[in-house]
Amino acid sequence: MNKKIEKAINEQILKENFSSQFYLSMASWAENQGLSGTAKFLYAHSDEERMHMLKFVKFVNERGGVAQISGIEQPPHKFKSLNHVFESLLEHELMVTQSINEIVDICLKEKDFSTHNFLQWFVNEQLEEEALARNILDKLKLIGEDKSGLYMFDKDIETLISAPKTTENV
Ligand code: OFO
Repeated sequence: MNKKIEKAINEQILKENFSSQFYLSMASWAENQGLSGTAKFLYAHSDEERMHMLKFVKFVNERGGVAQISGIEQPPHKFKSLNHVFESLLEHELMVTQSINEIVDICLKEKDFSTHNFLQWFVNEQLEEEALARNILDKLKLIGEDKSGLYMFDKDIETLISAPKTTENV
């Protein structure tokens, strides 16, 4: 496997692992605030990030590279509000998108078209995840300080959980 691409994907594995722990930390915060629907959504989102990480791990190993699992720093665990949670999530996803785009760019420069092809799934996934985070933030803006609106939001957000994925289909 091309060493530059192997290195870039190994760095991405670390980022996906961090995303998973970051959203797990958000889920735990939401659970402690009594926001059980939001917690469920964020636990599922954390699982999804783990699947992203596994997708990269398997890809590197199948291509003759060596996937590396490195330690990650502790994710933030204090949030000022639900808005703060989803603003942090969107900001984090924008960073991940940038990172995926940089790997796509390396693939083009290295003429590795099969990895480029593999990455298109992530390019689309990032579009979906950014749109979802923006949609949630728009809803939260509409709700403002309205407690009954927040109650409904916490019920409704469960409907946004995507179908569970398992390691078998990564
Ligand atoms: Fe939420 O992003 Fe992974 O790839």
